[in-house]
Amino acid sequence: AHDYTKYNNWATINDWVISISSANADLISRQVIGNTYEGRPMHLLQIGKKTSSAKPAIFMDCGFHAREWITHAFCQWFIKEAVSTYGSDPEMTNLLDRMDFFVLPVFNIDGYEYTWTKDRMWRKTRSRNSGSSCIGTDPNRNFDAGWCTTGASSNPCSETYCGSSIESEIESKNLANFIRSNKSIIKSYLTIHSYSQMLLFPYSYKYDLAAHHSELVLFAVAYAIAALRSLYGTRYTSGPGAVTIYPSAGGSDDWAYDLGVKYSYTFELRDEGRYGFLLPESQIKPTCEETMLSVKYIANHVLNNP
Ligand code: 0X9
Ligand code: ZN
Ligand code: ZN
Repeated sequence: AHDYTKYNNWATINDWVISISSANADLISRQVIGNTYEGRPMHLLQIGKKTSSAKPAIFMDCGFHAREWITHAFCQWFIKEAVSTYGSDPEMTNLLDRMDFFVLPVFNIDGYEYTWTKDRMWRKTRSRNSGSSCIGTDPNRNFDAGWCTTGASSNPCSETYCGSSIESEIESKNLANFIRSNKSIIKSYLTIHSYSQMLLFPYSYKYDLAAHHSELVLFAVAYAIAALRSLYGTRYTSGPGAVTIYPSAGGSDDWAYDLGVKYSYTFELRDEGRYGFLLPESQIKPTCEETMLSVKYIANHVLNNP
């Protein structure tokens, strides 16, 4: 059975996605943005009060990397919090009245399934590579942002294989097509990873500072991580990806930013390495609660500074 304080497999998440969207039809619309390589439907939820006029939107995805299980848990938590606090929490009510969240709860479904059945530490997609017996591409090296120039490998056996071409992975293409088609309303792109407790922003594929680096970007980030820390004292670091974590090309955050989505952030959730990808289930609730604070902070900032 589905449980927000446990890790749920894809079948459980998928049933839950269908039931929570049906049970909250006034706030959630569900669509499929395409299928994965192995044919699983990529469900995207649009969460927000339905209005006649167009609203600004935030796009958020979880589960790019298969083994980063706390991220899948966070997207489920976010959706639960949104529908269960709408109408009672003034902040969430205001956000959902005035904007929409597009939430993709599991981006790399095939990889996630593989971490449950075969290899808990799997990272990449599960696509075949011609001329190699190695499987999969790193989806966060597969986007059109300095593709495969740095911090990525052209070897299909590498954990950071950039793929045979830009958007070679159907999952990347499905996501990129959706964001391209809706870029006039998408003001912010949040992509949730783990671990290392960081809030990263462009660029990672080059050392250039983003055009909006100074106040808009840095300021938002400083307050977002302060909001996060206020609950349990969890410390995050922040900055441009290239200097804060490592240079690496082909990430969805840099791609979205260069497309024109100004507020483009990568979260690296708990922890700092003690458990790493194997974060105990006892940390799901505190991690999700604190992360909610910074996502809500960013959402307010986006709403007030379009
Ligand atoms: O390397 C990544 O893709 C991310 N770290 S992870 O440990 N979750 O794999 C960091 C992504 C930062 N952004 C870009 N490289 N564009
Ligand atoms: Zn990751
Ligand atoms: Zn709560």
